[in-house]
Amino acid sequence: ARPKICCPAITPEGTREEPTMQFLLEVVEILTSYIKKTFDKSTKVLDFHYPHQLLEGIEGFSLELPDQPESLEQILVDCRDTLKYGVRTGHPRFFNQLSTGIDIVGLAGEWLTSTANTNMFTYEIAPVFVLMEQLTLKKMREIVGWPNGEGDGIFSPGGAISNMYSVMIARYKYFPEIKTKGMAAAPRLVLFTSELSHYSIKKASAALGFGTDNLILLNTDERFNSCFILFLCSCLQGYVPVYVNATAGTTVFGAFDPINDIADICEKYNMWLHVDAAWGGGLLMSSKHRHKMSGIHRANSVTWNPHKMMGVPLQCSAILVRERGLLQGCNSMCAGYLFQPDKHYDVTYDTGDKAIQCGRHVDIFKFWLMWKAKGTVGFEQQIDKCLDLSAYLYSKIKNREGFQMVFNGEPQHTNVCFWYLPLSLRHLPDGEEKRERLHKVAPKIKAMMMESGTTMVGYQPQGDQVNFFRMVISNPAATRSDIDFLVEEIERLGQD
Ligand code: ABU
Repeated sequence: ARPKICCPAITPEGTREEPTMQFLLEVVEILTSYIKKTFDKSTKVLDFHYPHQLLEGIEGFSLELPDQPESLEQILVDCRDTLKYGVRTGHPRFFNQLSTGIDIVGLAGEWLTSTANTNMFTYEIAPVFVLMEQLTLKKMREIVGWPNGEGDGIFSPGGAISNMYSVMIARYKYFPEIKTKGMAAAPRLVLFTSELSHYSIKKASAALGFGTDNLILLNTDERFNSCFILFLCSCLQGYVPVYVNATAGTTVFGAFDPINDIADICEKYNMWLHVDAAWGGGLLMSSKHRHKMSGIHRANSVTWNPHKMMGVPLQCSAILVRERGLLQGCNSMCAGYLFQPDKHYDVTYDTGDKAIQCGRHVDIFKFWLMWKAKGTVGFEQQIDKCLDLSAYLYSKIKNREGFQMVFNGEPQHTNVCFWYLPLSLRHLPDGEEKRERLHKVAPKIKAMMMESGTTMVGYQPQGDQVNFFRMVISNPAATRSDIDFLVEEIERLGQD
């Protein structure tokens, strides 16, 4: 019998080695069996329970924190239960989010990262990871198209923070005195983005003191590309326009703003051009699809999330900046206890002072390791495969009885947006009653889907369009049969 040791650890004397190794091997067994089941399509995507059920405790699984230590057996049960009642986001029938899949090499990278348990702020304690980050960011800048990959960048805790960096750096570029004197030192600044852009641009406007009223949301045309003609009309007297965000792959529709047109305007009016390619950035790896971001090399900064279309385990988001020095200038506080200037190595490798955070997780290793394992060509194939699958879905449902597309024409990304109309709605005349009833369909089907645990897909309203399904594909493990399954499952659950 295993001794009841609450915290197994290999001590410097080598004692406790056996129970520690046994414990870790059992954890690995739990994880590998979870992964195998996730890839087995007969396994459910989730075993849904309402919050009160999980809080009350199910079959002995308690979320309450004990005063006394639990046995190792119970800790292993807790690990199993945590996975059991979670959602299998790596399942080939999980289509709910932009980040999906389990990449095995990426996963190994994350395990190694946790084992190393270090911090990205200084070369001193993360020499290998800091260099990996520098080299990978350079490679990403080359792919964006900046000469020799020159520029700067950093990995951040997600696309919203990367976008926030872009607003901060733009402000610093044009009004560096704000860093010390605050917003009172600047005239009234205006930012622009499209109404379909990610809400993080709005959050950044609020958090950084611009105010959401000073973020102008531009209308979009019927293909949901930003209509930047309106932009010119928006340059109001007494305001100073400083920043434009162009989205490469909007969250709901997967639409790409016309970057070259926007870049022309930014150059003319001397404004910062940021491209939010959190979702679309992966397509830069594809010679077939990268033309959708034509002009991206003209951007001053780019957000690109490898944890989305490239399948890197969460989280992995980069902010890339064309001009070197701005990140450092904008954010540095020169904390003497951490960033001593008289270290015995080149302290420009202490990248931590460029960040808005202090402690920073090592997000680079899993990505670097995946790139090693696949090569650039492997990412390209993976991304092309997902886009091919979404084209398959689009052609399957565009004329299918009961399905109605939300916008005309082929999707630009893997987002396929559609309504499902149960039989009783199909022959109703267009009008308020039909809209009201249709609005309830997607949430109802989604609830049944989750309760039966068979698949997951997102839905939302958008503007004056009532709730519709947003199908996205970023998991290379998904196949045509999974797409067929989703369509048939919607039909099955959507029966009157
Ligand atoms: N940027 C957040 C991603 C949202 C989604 O997965 O739908």
